[in-house]
Amino acid sequence: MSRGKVQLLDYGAGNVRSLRNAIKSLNFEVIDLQSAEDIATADCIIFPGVGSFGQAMESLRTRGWIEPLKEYLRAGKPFFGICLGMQSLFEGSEESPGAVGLGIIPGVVTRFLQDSSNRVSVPQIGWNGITAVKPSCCLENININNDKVYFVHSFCALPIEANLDWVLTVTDYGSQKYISMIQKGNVVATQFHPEKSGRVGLAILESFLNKHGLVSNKISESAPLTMSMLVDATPTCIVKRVIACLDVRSNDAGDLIVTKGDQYDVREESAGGRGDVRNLGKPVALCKRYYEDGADEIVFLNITSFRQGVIDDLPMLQVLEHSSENVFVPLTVGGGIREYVDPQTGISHSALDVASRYFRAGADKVSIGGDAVYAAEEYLNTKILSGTSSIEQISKHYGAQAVVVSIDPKRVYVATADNPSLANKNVVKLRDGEAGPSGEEYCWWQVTVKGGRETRDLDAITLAKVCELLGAGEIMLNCIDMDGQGNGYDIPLVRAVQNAVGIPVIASSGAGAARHFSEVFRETGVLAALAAGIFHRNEVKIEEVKRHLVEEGIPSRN
Ligand code: 1PR
Repeated sequence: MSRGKVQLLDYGAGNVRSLRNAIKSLNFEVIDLQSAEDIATADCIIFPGVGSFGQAMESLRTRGWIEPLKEYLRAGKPFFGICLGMQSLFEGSEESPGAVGLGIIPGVVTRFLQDSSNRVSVPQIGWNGITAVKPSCCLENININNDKVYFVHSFCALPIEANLDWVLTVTDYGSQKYISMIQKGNVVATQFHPEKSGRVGLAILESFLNKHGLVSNKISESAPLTMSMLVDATPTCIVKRVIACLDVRSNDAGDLIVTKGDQYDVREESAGGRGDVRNLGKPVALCKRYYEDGADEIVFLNITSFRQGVIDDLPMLQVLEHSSENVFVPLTVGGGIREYVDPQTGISHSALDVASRYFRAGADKVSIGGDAVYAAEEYLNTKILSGTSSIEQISKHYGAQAVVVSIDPKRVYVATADNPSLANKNVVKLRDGEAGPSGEEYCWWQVTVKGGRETRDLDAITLAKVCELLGAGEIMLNCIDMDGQGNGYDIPLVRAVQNAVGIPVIASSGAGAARHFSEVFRETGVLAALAAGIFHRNEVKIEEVKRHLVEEGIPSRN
């Protein structure tokens, strides 16, 4: 039974399916705002800004929604802004110079500092804490000292004298303390995504939805906040993410299953030759299980997609749609994100169209494999950013944080780093005690396409750097040699790539035990590590990994 109605301000820029699902899961009904008049008569607006600051403001302007929205906010009517929906309340943003914000809150949103004083990856992608500086009904049902919420953003609003009366919580990223939640009476907004923050995010949303209109502005009862009180606020830190990955494909009977390869070979061994595709479960059920087990994020890779286009791949879209109904952590989908011509109709679909289909189905990020390699090769040949690659198009439209590049490299061992034939390769010395089959102490990582079937004349470190330049927001770094082996991550590779780029890197391939997670976090500085086989085969539980991280003093979400 519906507990009430909320009006969603969705200007169609991206995926708000998860938010709709989150609100529905709390038994509230979602109504879409259609016109300026709807805003004037609304009684509870939720504004999940999507895209860039400039795009969001432009969309509001062309619809004639800016003035009605300002009036609604000035009247202090119930409002919940999310991410860009919070940033738009400020006067402007460095993201889109010249674009004017709603100006309800003083201050201009700035890019995260990324220099020697603040050595962090940007975007900030992951789970961080929030420190409350005053009481709020929205925070009543969470454990504010311990709980984490999910952030994904490159720009942040900083507290200044003029906006202190709005600040509800602050969060630290590196050396910067920024505003993570605001509240004045019934006007509330979060920089984080409650709809992606599991139980904690749902509790915050539910408290707002239950209490809106009833807020007696407790804020005025508390002592006014000062900048020095903010400096003393308990610092938070971004925690390490544990990601579960589901390689999905059709088996020989045509059913979509989760499989897992051994160095990318997904068929069972069989006496008479190639056996069946290894079947480790159903994608939607496994996704739900990992969410309940505490996965910080879930990745689906459609691993047969290089053979076909995904625009018609309804089963995979349905997997996303069904998973996002009750899984409230970020979902990434990869496989087949590229331009595609339908062989039946001859109709061409851009990579952006393909990605959009996935975002509408519930994905938060798309992961690009082969197409990223081709785009990087083209850039290295021409040194021109054409704007036409899938990375550039999707990043421009949805933001860098929505674009992950999945790299599938293989080790190439070499005896020395100074061979002239390796001049354009990033060669790395292996760790003590590690060597190639002929005792080689060095190696470079050759990138592959088509699920590891084809190698290219490009190394993984160069690929990562070029993809960052093209606009990727995150790197998912596999290693075919380590995949499914259970011997731990490829530490030299992960360290070299993380040191080469300013965007976050997800370590992938090779996890065989909980200690491999602490090892890769300690030795490489990455914020996220992904595993597949050990979780699917129930050899190690996600909770066990989290427990181990706590024992090792590594911050994680529990
Ligand atoms: O090129 O954009 O269509 O994307 C295809 C995607 O499918 C790429 O991201 C590629 O990594 C993936 N892929 C293609 N073939 C396979 C295969 O296994 N035959 N899977 C494949 C890659 C890597 C991870 C794996 C980790 C952890 N799988 O997904 O889960 O290595 O495994 P582990 O913990 O068990 O060691 P495009």
